[in-house]
Amino acid sequence: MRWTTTRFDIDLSEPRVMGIVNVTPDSFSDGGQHATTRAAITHAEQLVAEGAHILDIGGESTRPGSQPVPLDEELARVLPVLRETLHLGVPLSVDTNKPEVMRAVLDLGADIVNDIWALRQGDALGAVAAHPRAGVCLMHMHRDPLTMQVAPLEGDVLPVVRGFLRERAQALRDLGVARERIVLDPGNGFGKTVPQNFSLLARQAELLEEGYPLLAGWSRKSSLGAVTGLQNPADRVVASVAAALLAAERGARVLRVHDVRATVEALKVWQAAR
Ligand code: HH2
Repeated sequence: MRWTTTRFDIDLSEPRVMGIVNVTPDSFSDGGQHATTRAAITHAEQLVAEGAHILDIGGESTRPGSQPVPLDEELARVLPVLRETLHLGVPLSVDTNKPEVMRAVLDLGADIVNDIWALRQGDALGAVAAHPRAGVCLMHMHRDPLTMQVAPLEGDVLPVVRGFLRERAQALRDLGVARERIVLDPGNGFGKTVPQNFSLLARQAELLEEGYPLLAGWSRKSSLGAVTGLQNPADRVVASVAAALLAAERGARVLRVHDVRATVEALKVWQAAR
């Protein structure tokens, strides 16, 4: 199993760790954009040193209740970090839902587009399909980041998620995108209840029947807070590693994580036991 991307054919016969690089300044009072850019590049270098196989660079927070970032601002955050990390020797994914950002980062050489909207904004499908090789991750989200937790999905979520992901992947295939370029993600936390998120993990094998590799995003998520009682996301490292391992055991092949070192160590134990 391989993931075709712009510069790399990623071998997914083993789980790969995707390290999260956020370029999302919360404060404008402390040196501004330049400091943020430098910090993100340093963080990216650190994650590669810790063993990240892929980096996921994001310029817009998608936490529940978060506000959209204007196009110019997102480009100003993401492009300098992308430019300075292209030489690191690992595939670079950009977490965005804007077709304009997709085109700009693919022009610059990004390897993967990771979209929590599964290419439903504007001409995002066309932006990815126009590229001959870029990889793409299509994620399921119910509603949007502002409202998804106000009215989560109801009932048995798996068939809904599965049908949605199948339809989005087919829309890309219909535009000539090769199957090997596509990875699917059930979208843990995006408009689902805590039991629904765990149910999707428990029944992950059914999603694999669609024939695409799966990405799992459990890192520091609130479902882990709900079952451990840990309020602070940064305290959820052990819980995150446990969830990542369970996802890997159930067939996920890309693990999107903040805590790369801990996840890589745990995966070594998992691999040794296989
Ligand atoms: N989760 C977040 C962002 N992007 N992409 C995929 N494919 N899957 C996910 O589960 C996923 C994602 C969460 O975003 P945010 O709240 O911005 O936090 P962070 O990026 O720090 O994890």
